[in-house]
Amino acid sequence: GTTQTNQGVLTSKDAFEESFVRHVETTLARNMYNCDNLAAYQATSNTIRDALLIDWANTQQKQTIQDGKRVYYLSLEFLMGRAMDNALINLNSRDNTKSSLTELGFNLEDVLEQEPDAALGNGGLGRLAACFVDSLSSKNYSGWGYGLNYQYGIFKQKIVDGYQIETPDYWLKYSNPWEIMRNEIQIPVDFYGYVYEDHDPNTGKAKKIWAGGERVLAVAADFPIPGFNTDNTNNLRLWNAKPTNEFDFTKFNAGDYQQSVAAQQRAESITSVLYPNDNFESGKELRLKQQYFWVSASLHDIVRRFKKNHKNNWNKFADQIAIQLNDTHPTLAIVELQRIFVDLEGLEWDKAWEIVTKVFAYTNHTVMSEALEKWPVDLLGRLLPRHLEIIYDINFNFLSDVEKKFPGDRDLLGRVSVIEENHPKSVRMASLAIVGSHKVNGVAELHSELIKTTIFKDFVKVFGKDKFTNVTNGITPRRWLRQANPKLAALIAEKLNDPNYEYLTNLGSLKKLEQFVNDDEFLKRWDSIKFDNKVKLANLIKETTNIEVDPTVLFDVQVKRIHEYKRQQLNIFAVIYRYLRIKELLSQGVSVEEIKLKHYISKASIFGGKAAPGYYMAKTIIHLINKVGDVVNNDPEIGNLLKVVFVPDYNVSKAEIITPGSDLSNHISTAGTEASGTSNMKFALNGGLIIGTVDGANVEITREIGEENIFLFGNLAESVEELRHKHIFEGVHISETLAKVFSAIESGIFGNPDEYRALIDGIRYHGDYYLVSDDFDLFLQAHTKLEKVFGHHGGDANDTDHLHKWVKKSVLSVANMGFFSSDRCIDEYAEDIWNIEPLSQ
Ligand code: 26M
Repeated sequence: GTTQTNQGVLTSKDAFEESFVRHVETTLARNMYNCDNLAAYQATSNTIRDALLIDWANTQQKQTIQDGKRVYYLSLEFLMGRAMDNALINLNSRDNTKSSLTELGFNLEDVLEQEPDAALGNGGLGRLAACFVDSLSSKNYSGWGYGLNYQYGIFKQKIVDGYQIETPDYWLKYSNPWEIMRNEIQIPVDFYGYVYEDHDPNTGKAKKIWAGGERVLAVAADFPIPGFNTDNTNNLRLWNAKPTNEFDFTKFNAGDYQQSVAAQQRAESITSVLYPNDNFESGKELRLKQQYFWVSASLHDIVRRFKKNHKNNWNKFADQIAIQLNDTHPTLAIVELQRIFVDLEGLEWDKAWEIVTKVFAYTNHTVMSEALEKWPVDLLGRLLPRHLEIIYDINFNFLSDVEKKFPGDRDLLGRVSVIEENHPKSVRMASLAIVGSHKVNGVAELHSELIKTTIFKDFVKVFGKDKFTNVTNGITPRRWLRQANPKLAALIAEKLNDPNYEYLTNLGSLKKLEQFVNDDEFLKRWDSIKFDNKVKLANLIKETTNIEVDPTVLFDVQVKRIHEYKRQQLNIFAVIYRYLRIKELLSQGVSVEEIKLKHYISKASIFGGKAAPGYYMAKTIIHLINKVGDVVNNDPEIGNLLKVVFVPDYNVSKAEIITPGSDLSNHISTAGTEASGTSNMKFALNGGLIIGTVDGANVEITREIGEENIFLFGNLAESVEELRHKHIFEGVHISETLAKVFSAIESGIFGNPDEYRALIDGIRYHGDYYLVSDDFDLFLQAHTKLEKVFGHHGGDANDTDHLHKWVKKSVLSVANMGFFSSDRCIDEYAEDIWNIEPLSQ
């Protein structure tokens, strides 16, 4: 064939250097004497990109020829982080690139630092999508991602006077070497307008025409996704909104040229910014426009590709195509495909609907009612008049079936209806997603059980339980072990006798580490890698906050989006309690040394995470953490006994430093509220221990690694309802310890207590919805217990007590985390939901 196979730049220094120089001189129009780290990053990434494009073109050709089933993963968020190190690892070109750069006078690590994060997501849901595309490629599946190419990703967080300040993330300041603009792939997407009925001139049948609206173009930008140790390179297609050349001639003729150009310009606003909400629905029109723009472009692209190979052979559609909906954000895809089939391709309604429901499957990521999407009927009907009609028709057919199955049950009809008859009358996207899909899954066992008995209970009754399933989340070990923690990954490769790191695509083999748990030399090496990673984290903390933390103390970390249900307030209250007790002991004349021996080991409490800009309570929590830090860190009596750090602007690349550097991480959501959590998996895979509630994937992590290797505490999900009731009818009981914390806050030592009024009163007087009061003392007790296990080793590499207790648990955790690879997770989706198999290579 004509395809290139010469990937010399990946393996030969000469080829790399030649390409590097060529890119400096041509792509960048600079010269080697004027080449800084940024230019070196650009020249390197362009060199790697060239190689990537060859694999990518070969893969697409192979996939087209094999013509098997393909999965499309529709997600409004792909929280990719940086691409270069990942590409070097997956293409097995890291060593060659590193030594080539050294010869050219650059340091790979510094060059990697130049890349801005692709931060096109909020948190867990977006990062999950990024792990999934990595696994699809690495496991040789044919699978594309579809999303939006936001010009502004999640905002950058600054901390000023202890407050979160949001600044825009204009990540495309320099051109993005990882994106391939496909200016020839342009798909028109329409909004607004009206619907009328016409007759098909050939068949005489009535048909609906949607006309007269506003048109925007979707232009494709493609991101190649390389697999690890395979040539398979899938595609992530992100859409840009662009104006059409079609012009508003009424305005133009009225002499308003400026106005009509300005209106066109507004098209671009559709893909300008990611909505920064996590687990919260805001109901904005522009968000609905984003959703339809993305869904419509993606569906037309998918249908066009199908027709190229299979013409109008619609019977084959569901054998060729599976579409996974990442939460309800892409639910309109169901309606759009039905519209394409019925209005544009002339299929009978029932035939079309049969295909549609075979194609789609829906993943739910939350049980929290404030996050469930609902769109007011009049908003949706104005923006998408034909789609609203189709939704009504889908609902009518569905309710007729329900009525047949459960005659006379009006209440049931009302509860499962896609339309909520309320003020405002609205469309329930989760209901629509369930009705239009053949499978619905939760993201951890507990969560998948909970949705069946709470929010989707009536749908289980209507469709039967087999439609509802579980696929426990996973994370990619390429980024979250090999890339984030190269030293640990290398030690594991050595011990498993696996120089090519094959365990990274077969994570179950970590189990073999168990044979070394009684080998002191091994435990020491393991522990010293953790120490090195803690030094790296301490450096990051120093650079970003100017706080000095002693790397020998316990690093106690909680990094994730700030949310009441995730209970960072529980954590900071416990830190305040600890500070107060230390002060009390000091005032009684107990020495710091004695405190360390008898009461509290030294530790640093490390926080990080963004609050949604409109989420007052989350911002209050951030402020309290920072103010507590100011007091504790500047108290000369305390020294390294306690430090409190808030790392600003937590993101994927910071997570790659923070995760390997933690001894202990907090996953302490109110039981039943965290669908899964995925950072719990990242920490455990990096040898950190977990303090957590019996929630989300913590349950399965415990099952895999053993309950002696995790510190669980707190009330169980099954008690939550009753406790909430008790709070409301009998009042909230504030324990002595928590009362001390509240009075310290109210004394003003952390600044104006009015600023924390809502936080404290929410617990004391307004029902303590997240059960902070119920779990506070249990949390303190769990700490007492775990700190005994950690001990007082103070960096002493020969502290065998620490080695035999803590480090042993660390090894046993890692050895049993194989289940949480996103490869396993993708295999389960492939087998149980998509019905696809890996490509033969
Ligand atoms: C909704 C409406 C408008 C704007 C934004 C949203 C929205 C954005 C992100 C709603 C929810 C979003 O993400 C939710 C999320 O990240 N859920 C997390 O998903 C993870 C992967 O399954 C789980 O591990 C977490 O437990 C779950 O909280």
